[in-house]
Amino acid sequence: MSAALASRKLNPVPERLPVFDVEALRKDFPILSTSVHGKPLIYLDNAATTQKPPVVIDALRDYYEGQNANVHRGVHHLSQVATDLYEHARERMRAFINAAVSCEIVWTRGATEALNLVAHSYGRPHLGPGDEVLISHMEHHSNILPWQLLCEEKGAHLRVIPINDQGEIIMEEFDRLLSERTKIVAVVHVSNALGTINPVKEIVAKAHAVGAVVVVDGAQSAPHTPIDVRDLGCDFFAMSGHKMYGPTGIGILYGRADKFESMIPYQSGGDMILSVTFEKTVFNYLPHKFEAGTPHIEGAIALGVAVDYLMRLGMDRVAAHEHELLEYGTKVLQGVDGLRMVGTAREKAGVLSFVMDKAHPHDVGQILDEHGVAVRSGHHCAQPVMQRYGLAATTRASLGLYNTKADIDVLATALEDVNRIFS
Ligand code: 7TS
Repeated sequence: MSAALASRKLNPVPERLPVFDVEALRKDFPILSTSVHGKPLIYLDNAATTQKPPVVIDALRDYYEGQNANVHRGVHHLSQVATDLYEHARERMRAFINAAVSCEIVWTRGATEALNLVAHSYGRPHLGPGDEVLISHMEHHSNILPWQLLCEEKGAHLRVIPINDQGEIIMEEFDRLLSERTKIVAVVHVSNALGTINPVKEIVAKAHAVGAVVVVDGAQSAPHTPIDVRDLGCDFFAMSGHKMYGPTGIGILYGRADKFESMIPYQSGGDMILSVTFEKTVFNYLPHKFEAGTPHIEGAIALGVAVDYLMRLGMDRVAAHEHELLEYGTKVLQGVDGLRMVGTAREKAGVLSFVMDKAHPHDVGQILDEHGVAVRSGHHCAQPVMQRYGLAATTRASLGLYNTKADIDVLATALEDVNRIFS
């Protein structure tokens, strides 16, 4: 084994950098120095996906150049190397979210597959006619549809916790909806459309008191704030690697071991069994029983490297940096004529969603693009929350760890141009 590989394999949890220096870390993202339509790229679409540092890209390349083999199969050297790296990355994900043991980490394609896994493997056997699943009004479609389809199939009811005008869950309504009929509470930690940070710990405590399990959609929280699943107390937590500076097509489902143990896999095939005869199959141990087929090996390894990168920066410092930008951005955008923020919760992460009096969100997005500013315009795969505000779409600037106040200033200047064009 090469020295480089040995050192990566045995990497301890990385040490924090002495300081969080945004100008220095921007150099880790060469794409941020490129131009769009002749203007420097200002990347403010981090809720859709984040850019990748070279260490992550190198990990993908290193895998194919020197480590490529299938995992958990061969006794040959390469297969063992690949398996070690793959399982090492799992352990790193465990540390990142402070799960108790690494078998509570199941690799999935992303948050969407993670939520579907819970719906199929936990929800289907546990829901019956008259049972209830509680979700909030601000869920992404990935945390609505699996429950809606399951409730239809089982004769169960999908109940929706209302939100207020600021975009906060109305906790009194949650208390009112919660009952012994509630079997599952599935809530987003940070809303992709509004930026609201939900009081997940309180929701978990209340849901557990009536015997419900809690599924947290962490797609937008894990990249931006420290996560401690044991402190939150949730039963399941879903994440997408590509939103946290890792590759696409990989993510995780965290599940408490006792829950995972009791569940039946919903995908079956290779690698998830201990023995198969035509009469009977014995499933593999956790977490492998939920990982049918050849997994996204290089994606898992590279996500582990992305998490190393984040741990070196320190998620507390990432959160503080983005919070400062959010406060600055909120102030600056409120100064833009005819702009109205959508989502003004007291507890917010780095999402600036807004509409403008004079221009449709798609036109806003188009003009911003001409200024080199990448944002998303649309319903953000959260149509019910758009309906809540009587909107079809918003324009959304979403922050990442490499953004700066200068990025916000360019955004504001481009928005003034929108006003000029539509005046
Ligand atoms: N949950 C939330 C809260 C999300 O924001 C997203 C993706 C998902 C689940 C699904 O993640 P996936 O990686 O499985 O697709 N959100 C967005 C967005 O806001 N813009 O593009 C994708």
